[in-house]
Amino acid sequence: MSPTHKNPQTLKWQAMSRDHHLAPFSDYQQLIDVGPRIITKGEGVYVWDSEGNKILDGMAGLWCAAVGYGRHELAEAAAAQMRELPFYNTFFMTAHPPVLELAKVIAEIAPPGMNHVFFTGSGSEGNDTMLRMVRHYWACKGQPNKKVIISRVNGYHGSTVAGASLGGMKYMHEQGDLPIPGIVHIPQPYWFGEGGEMSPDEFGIWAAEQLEAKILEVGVENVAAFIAEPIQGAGGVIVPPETYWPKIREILAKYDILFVADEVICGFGRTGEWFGSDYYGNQPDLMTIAKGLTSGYIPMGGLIVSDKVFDVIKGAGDFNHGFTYSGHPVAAAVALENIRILREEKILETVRAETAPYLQKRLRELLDHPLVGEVRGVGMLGAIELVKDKATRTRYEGKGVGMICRGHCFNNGLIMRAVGDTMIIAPPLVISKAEIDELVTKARLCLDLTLQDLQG
Ligand code: PXG
Repeated sequence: MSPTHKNPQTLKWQAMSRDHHLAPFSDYQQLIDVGPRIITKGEGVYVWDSEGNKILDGMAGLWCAAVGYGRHELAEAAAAQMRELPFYNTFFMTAHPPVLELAKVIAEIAPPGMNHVFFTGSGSEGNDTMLRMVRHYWACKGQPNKKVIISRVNGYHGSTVAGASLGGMKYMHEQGDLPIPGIVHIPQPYWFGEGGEMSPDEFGIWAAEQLEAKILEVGVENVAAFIAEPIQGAGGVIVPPETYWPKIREILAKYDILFVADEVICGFGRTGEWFGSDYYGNQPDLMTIAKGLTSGYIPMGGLIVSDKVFDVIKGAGDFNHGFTYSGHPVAAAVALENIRILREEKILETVRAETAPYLQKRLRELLDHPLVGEVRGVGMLGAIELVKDKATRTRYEGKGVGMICRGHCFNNGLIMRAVGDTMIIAPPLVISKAEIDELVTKARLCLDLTLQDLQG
């Protein structure tokens, strides 16, 4: 942003940022030099910044605002719960109505046989809980050596020590001596970036077979679980080739290990189904949730646990794990109201039947743009690959094309995220067809501006 702000308050807030605020995943010198954009308000699919710019939020906050911004019912639910019982813990043989009602409602929408919920404050804590629970599960079954968790390169599972270790982001592992022992990674099913000469279907099989190879390398007697996002979100909206999940299911059926679906992004309607696992017909033993659970209005995450796992751990004494805010009553009340809105307004049905097919069709029209090498997506998730040469899938190396495009988007009233040279979107589920038109029109304009920069 230039120093010629219209609003002097922006400069004051940026000074506070410079002097006091440590933002996540940020280069602090860059934040000091440039200053953050200050987002002050949200309504529907739009946010406003402190300069008064109205911006279509193609990322739903950070994959969160499923029902959109400005839903007063959620604010009312929080206020009512704060008046009634703002906090009580769920330790030591206590509970409160909102957490119990929420656990029941989640069991209703979760895949069959997934009837138990452990609540956390975030997705990362959900995955920490998962790691401890699956090791506990195998110990209860008399197989304490089954500890290793297999994850995927470029998967994202959070930023706590376990979350970052489970994730396959090399730049995260480089800080803090990660991954911790007992976590190993296999290649991701990212055909556009890594498929080489293979067809997408061949590559999907190859990527799935890496799971079997890793199980055999580690020894099935040492493997506790495999964790994966149904569609990788932060890694770049990586939709696996059609052969991938069926082959993974085949391998999982062969070996006695647990399957964990990280549904933090795919859950609560993003694919048009309640969970990404439903979309693919996968049957996980555990599912991590967060984000869309409350539409991000208040922090909450959790781990949905199958009867199979619960039946083993329930008779084995204390599970020595939990957080002060596990099942926080205000968060639970907001989540309940959020799920009520998703259900009663038939938001998933609309996504599935109308808006997601429309978004996917309109996004694919961008394929005729010289910069666009692939458009992919499912439901309200989309990715646009920026390339120099479509046929060979060659990138503009070292140009930071994704960040250039992202800058143009912000300056033209659209939030799209860049993961390398992959532009990604995950708008609120309530986005209308007219708003999708606006999103795609703005995206095309920003692709044009990016191409001009590259040619200029
Ligand atoms: N699992 C998945 C699949 C996620 O996407 C987490 C776990 C961790 O959740 P918490 O609530 O602890 O952040 C996430 C979070 C990005 C980005 O750059 C994505 C996330 C977080 C921060 C940035 O797209 N996802």
